Amino acid sequence: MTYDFRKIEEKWQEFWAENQTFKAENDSQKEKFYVLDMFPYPSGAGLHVGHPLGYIASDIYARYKRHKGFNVLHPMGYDSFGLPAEQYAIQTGQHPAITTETNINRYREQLDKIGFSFDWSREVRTSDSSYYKWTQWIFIQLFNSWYNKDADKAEDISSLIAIFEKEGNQSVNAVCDEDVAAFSATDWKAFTVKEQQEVLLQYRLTYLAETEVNWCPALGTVLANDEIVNGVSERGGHPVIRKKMTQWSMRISAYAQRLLDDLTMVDWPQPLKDSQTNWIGRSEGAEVTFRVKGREEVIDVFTTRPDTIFGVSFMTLAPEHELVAKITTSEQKEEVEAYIAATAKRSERDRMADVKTITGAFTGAYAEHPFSKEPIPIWIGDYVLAGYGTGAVMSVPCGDQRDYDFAKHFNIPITNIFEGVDISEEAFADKEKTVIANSDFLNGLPYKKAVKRVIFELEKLEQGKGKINYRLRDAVFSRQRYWGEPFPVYYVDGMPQMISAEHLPIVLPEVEKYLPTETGEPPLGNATVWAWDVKKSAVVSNQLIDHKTVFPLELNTMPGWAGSSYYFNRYMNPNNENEIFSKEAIDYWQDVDLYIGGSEHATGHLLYSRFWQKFLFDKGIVPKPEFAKKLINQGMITGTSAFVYFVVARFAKDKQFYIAVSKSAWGRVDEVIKNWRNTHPVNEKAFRYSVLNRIHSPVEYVNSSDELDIESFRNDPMYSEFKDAIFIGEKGEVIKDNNDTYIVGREVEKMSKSKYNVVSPDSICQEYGADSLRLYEMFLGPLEQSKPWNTAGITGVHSFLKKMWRLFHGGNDGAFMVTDAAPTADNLKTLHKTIKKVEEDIENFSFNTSVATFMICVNELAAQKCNSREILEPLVLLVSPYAPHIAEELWSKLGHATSIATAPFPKFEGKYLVESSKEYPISFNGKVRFKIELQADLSKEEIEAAVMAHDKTREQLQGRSPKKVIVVPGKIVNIVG
Ligand code: ANZ
Repeated sequence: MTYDFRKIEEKWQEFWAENQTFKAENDSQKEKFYVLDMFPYPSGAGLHVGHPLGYIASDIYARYKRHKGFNVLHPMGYDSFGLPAEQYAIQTGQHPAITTETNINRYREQLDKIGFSFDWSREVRTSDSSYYKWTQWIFIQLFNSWYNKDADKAEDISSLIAIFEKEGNQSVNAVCDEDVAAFSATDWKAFTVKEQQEVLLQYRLTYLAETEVNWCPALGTVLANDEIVNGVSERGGHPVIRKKMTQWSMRISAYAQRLLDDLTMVDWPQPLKDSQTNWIGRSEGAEVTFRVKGREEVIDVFTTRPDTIFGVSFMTLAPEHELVAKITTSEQKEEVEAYIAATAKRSERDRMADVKTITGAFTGAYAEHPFSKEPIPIWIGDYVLAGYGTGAVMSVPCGDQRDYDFAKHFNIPITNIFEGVDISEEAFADKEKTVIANSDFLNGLPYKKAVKRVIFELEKLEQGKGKINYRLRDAVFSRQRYWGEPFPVYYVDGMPQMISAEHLPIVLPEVEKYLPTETGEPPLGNATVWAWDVKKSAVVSNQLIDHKTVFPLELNTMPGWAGSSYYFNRYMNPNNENEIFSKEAIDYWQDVDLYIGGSEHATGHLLYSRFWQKFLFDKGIVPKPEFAKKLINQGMITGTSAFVYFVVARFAKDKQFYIAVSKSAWGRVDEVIKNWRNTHPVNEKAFRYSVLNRIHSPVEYVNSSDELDIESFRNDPMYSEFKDAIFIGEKGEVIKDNNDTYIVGREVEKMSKSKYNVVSPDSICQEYGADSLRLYEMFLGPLEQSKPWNTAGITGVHSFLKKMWRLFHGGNDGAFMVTDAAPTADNLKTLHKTIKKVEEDIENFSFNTSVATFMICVNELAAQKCNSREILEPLVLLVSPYAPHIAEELWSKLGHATSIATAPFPKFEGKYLVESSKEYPISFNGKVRFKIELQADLSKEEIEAAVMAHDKTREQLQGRSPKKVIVVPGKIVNIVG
């Protein structure tokens, strides 16, 4: 019987689906193990072979853990809100829900063909209202919470209100807006309801505030920092500008220190931890208050170098700083305003990245040095970022390169305070240099002491204090998009009100157009039934809005990261309609044991998820402050692009055509073209050709020997210019009647639709089977590394599977042939060294080396002609996590009525690896006559006795007594005489 993988794979995929083989129970006596993949955004292009790499690895681990007796949770779902479906909707009018559904169905079909052990009964889709009901619910929890710094955790807003009622806000130690005004309990009680709500918004963990945002006019939406790459939108590459807008924000900054500290709790890749650490960007320093000469206002600056305070030569405010308008003198007004207008066009990224272009303007105002009381000119400059620190700096040209460049550019006099440093040559003072400020308290102090001393002196003046600053900004949570979660929010008198949780979900309304409205409102501004009736507790027509009982609903939607920041918890109990998950479910599953996904999510998804997890932890909703114990970033699979080289030849006035030249002929293209002309009548005068053109050929048209299927290429409408092209083959002659072939050029590039190098898993499954695909993806190399795909290589693992199949099938008819014969010592040795290696490999996530081990094992057993059930049955179990279909088939042929999925993993026994016997060549007078097998641990004398007693020895000696018997234990026996 041959290995009919198509039939086998279909059979078992159906079996698993029908029997719900991988359904995980929440009330199991077994120990839990939770294996999670980053769920995909279902894009229109479907999966290519790069996508399942991580899924295959996690599936192997999940299956292995089931064999090891764990109750494994291995779910899958879809991150199904997002921009592509919305943009498609804008272009075609197709509802994003329909596009999303179609794409999901295609993904599901593709995933099913690979034989994953997902528990599909737990599937979630972030765009389903039954799911986003809980996204809205979490939003409400955040709104109703504040961060108590004394307790170092989030608390219910009611505890804050209780404090306000009792004693005002003076002693409250909270993470809140910078500019909260002080008030007493009496003040609080005297506030109107609206005033009270305004105050509370300054403390809530999600709050509405006017913020500087990255506005992308082309996309008509705000973007998060991690959605901008090199100053343009990650999607589409559109320009991004800074703009002030009223937006929902998440007070993630409250968690900055805990997000840093708790990185020690998780086993995540160090580069990922490093990028989170940098993103959070903790710096220690001081906040210093400078008075503005002749005015009430003060300027607060954040500095990491308070020791350099005597080197302050000027101050620089961000152009957006709120004081700018107030302090600018009338003479400088025009210049300052022009500068502000010019700089608004630059994104924050550009401003940070561009250190060469120095721009700025003088405000005409002066600050006062806290100690010397000398006047300091106040400038604005866009190298100072509005959103960092206080948006203002004390500029120290002798200590900071940018300040130095700025001073030089604008001819601002520089004060040098570092001993022995000539700042005309060397702008940077290193930290160890001694300060020689003309000050009685600072002179001659080394760096660290100087820092402390300045802070101490500033505190005395009440003009400064030590301060820890984080680069991590609060996260803007509003998007001007249609295809996202609606907020459970309506507005009364301009103040946001939460819809109470029992009325959730608030379902995304229908709209006619998915674009922003003509008045610039987000797409939900097009909805006609989008008002909240507080009496009916229902969404009603906008026409009913009376601001008494019917109010307008929020028009923004939530960002892409909302739904993905807790899905791992929802999988624990995804169909629960009454709670985000039951207590039993969360108590049992706790957290993710193994999370596998791409490294591109380091500072987006993985930071936001940690933040929400900590918040839910503070509220006692989840038991762990970190959601994933171990995380692995799988490497990228790159594609091998194929190129057709060609010249465009012009041989008469308006006539041109293409000559494609095969790879080796391309090296001598001029000669090849010349030869071709010699054999073809062309107008020599008119003949011209351009050299060095190449075009991607779809990889489907190229076989494993790099030969191009010329006919398919010619007939592809994409390549209509090549319809009548001339193809010159390897030999340098025009290809006719298959006398030569066209060899394409190859190059490794990112696998992508645009490079025509995408290989679909479907065609691989069709041609070689899912088990081959799974083995091959793992065989490509270490999981974390990026590696090129080469379909040709799959034949190796495919033949291995056939060979393994043949181990179980023998005779002329190839019938199933496994016997109950006792295994030989060699059989056992081969098996047990394989068990040992495979187990170690899986535990270390070294899946590529296990595949190699299987190959060795099967080769050895084949050579040993092993048919023993005692060997082959454990082998099937070992292979099962990797190639589950063939394993199930052989398992059932071995007589098992139930799935192999939970059968116990074979146990390694070291004793079989110890050499138990030894084969001795027996020589007579130096000539080997025969071999005999002896126990390995015999002594010299015992060996001699055993050899002498052997029948064959007696036969050789024919009654003679040897003169001498030489025994070399473990090697040879020589009988002399
Ligand atoms: C005076 C000084 C002297 C500084 C010196 C540096 C060296 P990190 O480590 O990133 O926190 N700074 C503060 N706020 C800023 C803003 N909004 N935009 C741009 N720069 C800003 O660096 C903090 C330092 O960056 C601060 O310390 C400040 O310059 C500058 F020899 O103050 B320093």
